[in-house]
Amino acid sequence: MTSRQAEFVVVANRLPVDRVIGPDGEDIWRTSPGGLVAALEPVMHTVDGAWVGWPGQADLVLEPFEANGIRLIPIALSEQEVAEYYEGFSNDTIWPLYHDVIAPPQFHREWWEAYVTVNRRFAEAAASAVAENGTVWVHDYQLQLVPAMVRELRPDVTIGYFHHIPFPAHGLYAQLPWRDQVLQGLLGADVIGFQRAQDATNFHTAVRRRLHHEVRASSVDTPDGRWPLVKAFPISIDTTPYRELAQRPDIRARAVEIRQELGNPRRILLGVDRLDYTKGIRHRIKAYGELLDQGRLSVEDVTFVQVASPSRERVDAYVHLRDEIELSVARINGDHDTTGHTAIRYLHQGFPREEMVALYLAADVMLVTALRDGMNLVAKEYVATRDDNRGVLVLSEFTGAADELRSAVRVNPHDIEGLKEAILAAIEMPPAEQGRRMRALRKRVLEHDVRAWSTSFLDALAAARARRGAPHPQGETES
Ligand code: GDG
Repeated sequence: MTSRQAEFVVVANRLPVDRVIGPDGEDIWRTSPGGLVAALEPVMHTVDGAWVGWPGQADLVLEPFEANGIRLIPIALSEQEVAEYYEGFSNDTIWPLYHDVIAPPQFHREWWEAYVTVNRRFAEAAASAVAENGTVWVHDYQLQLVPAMVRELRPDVTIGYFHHIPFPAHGLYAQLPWRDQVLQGLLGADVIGFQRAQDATNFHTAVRRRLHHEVRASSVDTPDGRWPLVKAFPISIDTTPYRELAQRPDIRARAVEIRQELGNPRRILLGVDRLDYTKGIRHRIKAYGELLDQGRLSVEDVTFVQVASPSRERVDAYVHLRDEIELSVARINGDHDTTGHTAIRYLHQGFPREEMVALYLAADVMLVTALRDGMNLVAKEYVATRDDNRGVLVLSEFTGAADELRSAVRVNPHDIEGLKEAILAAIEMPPAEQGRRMRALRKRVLEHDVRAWSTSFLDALAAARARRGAPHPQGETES
């Protein structure tokens, strides 16, 4: 163990910083804009914290360093490990399997071996970084074995795990050749957090069916006499930057300019997603294309802007998805564009947050049609920016956000006719109804922001620490 140990250690696949090269060729580490960093940054600054993660580049071996006041412990991954642990097992086995097999999961024993090896490397780094009786908080599906590995090395520490993506029904989960090992890995934690109550129920079922552990209330009875708590902690966003950017005159002016650039349509529809097969981009393009084909919408009246930020471009399923989407966009635009108006403004690019907020402000209708999504932060970001109480959120019932955002227009994206009707209803929704719905949505998002999320998870972890070694808290229920 090194002399500098931290009370609180976050373990996530990625470090919270991106490497950029400075003017003199030197490394500069810029805080990445993700939600997890926003959620944990305040915590990292109030406690003695450290963050274990991969710096995002193969074969980059770095000593621990500090960036923006956070101590970072980089984990090196070889080119082959990136291919097998990250692009392979994480993104081509677990990701599709846990998203209801929308794409077929690939099962390869060598990918699994790499996953075990890399998880052990993360666990060893966390175990050496954490102080006696400290806390380790592990994040997401790339690191499901880490909780049990850390426990084995450091039985004194309190361990939390948060799962950002869905946990599937047992019938699907059971396909995983390493299903028991993964459950045992997760059960090493004291608190196992999921996005939705249904994910926690699916996990309970898997634990009962596979490992035959007793589940009482929301806790699992493990053979080593512990009672890990399994519960939903729906994640949220840091609403402050979105609200502030939405107020800025230059960004409001940019929103007006975007509408002009699009030829002043009466309505702008918007989709913002990583280019991923879980997001239902094809379904929304199909529904919109049929509305144009049937003459129920016209390109002079309505434009659809789809931001599809590049993602996982070395995984085959993503290469095919991109081809498919780009073919449909080109066909629809070819059939319907005029010289002055376009049917779909398709942007396969990432944008700065300022531009995203301008797009949210310009959008009359926000389309979130995921086929399966742990939460979907885009839905919450749209709501947070709309302090004018205008705009309509069309939201798939298969997102975690749908559990909370009850005043959205709910859709089943597989039902193309239903999706078409919902798009038309959103386009024509009277301002009074937009306002009523948006006020209810904003109340929920502003009250349950990312700070509330991290506080509730950390409170549950503190309670778990306090009850260590105690008998099962009889009668505890999900609340
Ligand atoms: C996983 C789970 C869960 C996207 N394009 C640009 C951009 N983004 C930002 C969005 C949003 C984030 O990326 C995407 O978050 P989502 O929640 O929508 O989806 P995943 O990436 O799949 O995230 C998901 C989440 O983890 C948290 O637990 O909600 O279910 O799948 O913040 O705004 N941001 C900028 N430019 C872009 O072009 N600046």
